[in-house]
Amino acid sequence: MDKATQLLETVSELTKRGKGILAADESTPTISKRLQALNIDSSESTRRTYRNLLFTTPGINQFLNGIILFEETLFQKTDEGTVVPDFLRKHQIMSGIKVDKGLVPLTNADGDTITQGLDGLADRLRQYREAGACFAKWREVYRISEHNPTSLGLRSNAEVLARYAAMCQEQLMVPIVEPEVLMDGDHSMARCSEVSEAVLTSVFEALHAHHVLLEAVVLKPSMILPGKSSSHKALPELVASETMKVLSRTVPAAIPSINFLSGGQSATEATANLQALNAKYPKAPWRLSFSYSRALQAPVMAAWAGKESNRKLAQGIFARRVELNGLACRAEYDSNMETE
Ligand code: 5MM
Repeated sequence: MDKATQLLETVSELTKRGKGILAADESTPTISKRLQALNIDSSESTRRTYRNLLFTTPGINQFLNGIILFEETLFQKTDEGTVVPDFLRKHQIMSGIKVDKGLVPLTNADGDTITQGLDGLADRLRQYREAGACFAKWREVYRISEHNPTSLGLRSNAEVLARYAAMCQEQLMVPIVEPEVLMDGDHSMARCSEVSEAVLTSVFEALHAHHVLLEAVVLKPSMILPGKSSSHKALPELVASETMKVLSRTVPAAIPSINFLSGGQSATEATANLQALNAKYPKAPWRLSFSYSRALQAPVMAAWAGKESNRKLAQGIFARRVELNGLACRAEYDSNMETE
């Protein structure tokens, strides 16, 4: 089987209708911050216990095609002694791996950042593939201000995302391309649209230039939202129409699936916005799905609180959130379900 055919097989498994992707790929500093905010100690063992709780939740494979892991987790074992990718495969869930190495300032770009990790990436991808990962994820971050992102920031970040995506496909891994436009700030929705349009335009230009096979890429963008500290709050209908306006201008129909990040929205907002997108645009050229971290995990981690006695309760909350987002992918979610 040639490379393209193998990649297309993987991507079709990863984007099955009515299901999404769980992002459980928080780097150690990020998950530590989240655990410590709940007074839970962050050690390799507590991180394993917590993530094991997520992965072993019964029934999640009905609504999840894949889970993005952090490197530490890829080599850990579940309680029953199986390495995580094998356990997930047994439950028809694909394992992915976050391969970027985080952000640094982009020199001479007025506060823009750039993501590190391209050096040695091909070797790491080979190792991750051997360990059972079939897809990868890389995140570039764009902060909105009056002058950010700069044109240098747009160009440089897009170039890095495209180089990563090309390397993944070379190593037979499906790339998730994540250009995150941050919600931080008091900007308007219109400014978020303007920046997102520029970001996605530059990303697809670079993907073309690097001959990336678009049919074997999953895009993980932010929704179009007003800044977190703006006084304006947008209803799901408006989020859906503004998001679709930007996506339809910039994302080729060759892309099979758009799996949104939640970016700091509450769990219920992220589900309601995904529902509105699918309800309003049933004929969108791509699947409209999720690849949430906080919107799936925040209520779960809080319910668990580091205590074994809360495990069942936390798993119940997780199963329900995953299910509600799966329903939103099919436009079958209703906010009344939150209280059922
Ligand atoms: C934006 O973050 C991604 C999606 O998470 P949310 O749904 O919470 O917005 C997430 O996959 C992120 O890329 C990982 O958690 C890794 O983040 P760090 O900051 O640890 O590299």
